[in-house]
Parts: sequence; C-alpha cells; structure tokens
Amino acid sequence: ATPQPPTRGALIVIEGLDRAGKSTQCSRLQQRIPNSRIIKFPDRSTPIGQLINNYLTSASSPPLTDQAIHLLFSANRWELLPSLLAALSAGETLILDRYIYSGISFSVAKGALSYEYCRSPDVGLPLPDGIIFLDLPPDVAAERAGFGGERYEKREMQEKVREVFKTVREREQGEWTVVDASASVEEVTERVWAATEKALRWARENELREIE
Ligand code: NYM
Ligand code: MG
Repeated sequence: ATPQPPTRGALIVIEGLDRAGKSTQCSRLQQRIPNSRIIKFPDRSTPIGQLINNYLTSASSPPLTDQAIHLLFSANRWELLPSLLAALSAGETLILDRYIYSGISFSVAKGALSYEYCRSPDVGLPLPDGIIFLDLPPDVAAERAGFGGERYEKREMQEKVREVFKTVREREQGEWTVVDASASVEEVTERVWAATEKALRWARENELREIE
C-alpha cells in the first residue's frame, strides 16, 4: 500500500485580555497533547518581533504610528507562516498564545483604525480549528497581579479591548468557545480541554482552511 502522509496537526488558539491566564492554559494543553508546541504572538525573538517589543516597552522613539505597529504585528505572523505550515503538515499540533484576534481587538480599541482595515492584512493566514477566549473582567485581571508597564496595560484600554473582542467573536469565522476565566484554574482547564477535544477531532476530519 502507498504510505499515507501523517494526519495534519491541529491549530488551536487561546485568546484573551492581558492576565486572563493564557500562558497557564497553553502550557497545560501542551502537556496534554502529544506532539504539540506553543507559539506565542507576538514572537519577540525575530527582527520584526524586536521592533514590536520596543514599541510595547516604549523604547521606540518617536513611537511607531498605529498603522505601522499594526502591520508589524501582522508581518510577525506572516514571517512565521512557513514554519507553522511545515509543523502542521508534519502532524504537529500548534497552540497559539494570541493570534489575529488580538491583532484586530487591540488596534481597533485604540480608536483610529477601522475594523476592516485591521483585519485585512491577516486575510490568507490559516483559520484555526478552534478558538478559545478566556474571558475575564479587567478589574479582576488587575487584582490578579496588577498591570505591568507595557503599552496597552491600562484599565480603560483593556475595557475597550474586551468590547471589541465581542464584535470579533460575532464576526470572525471559526469555532469559538468563551470560557469564564474567573473560575478556578482546574475548572478553566477542564473547559478549555473540552473545547480542544472538539478542535482536535475537527482537524482530523477537515483540511486546513484560510481566513477569508
Ligand atoms: N497585541 C498582540 C497586539 O496589539 N496585536 C497583536 O497582533 C498581538 C498578537 O501585544 N497587550 C498586544 C496584546 C498585548 C501585547 O502581548 C503583548 P503579550 O501576550 O503580553 O506578550
Ligand atoms: Mg502582556
């Protein structure tokens, strides 16, 4: 018989505001899913990622315009695309800590860029098999650890981002699951896992699609 190519890996996205518990949930998933890897966006290790890091830590002077930083966040995803696709077709499951949905939500929340403008540079990237949104009111998030010094880590900004994320969930294709991230870590873990099992099943039976 002809050797069969390996089943593709799944593309799973964890989204949420700063301090919603994304990193914890990503590493729990990674431990639970064989042959899986976490990819964090922004990936600050690349040259584009370093520009993004400078912007977030206010080290770029004068600061980049809203358009410029928005396009860099997207370019940071496009530069990783070949390695993401190679991993998926080799059967590796990718757990993304943020993706285009953070890209749209944070940039729209700043007030000057339209929704359509913000989503357009990401059109053509792979569509996730499942998107899990860890929902946490910003006041609860602030109590958890207090915001750090990075740009966007302000209460009013986080409130706006949370609002835009609601629109994103209504408008963006893909299988969305909202998990109340104020529940205990164990409860959140179980709900995230239930959504992930669905995504893993979906990925076994369906080809990878592109964001339209
Ligand atoms: N962020 C993240 C964006 O504004 N656009 C994007 O496309 C992505 C992926 O960067 N406050 C924002 C959200 C965060 C900040 O992310 C840094 P992290 O996960 O805290 O390193
Ligand atoms: Mg952060």
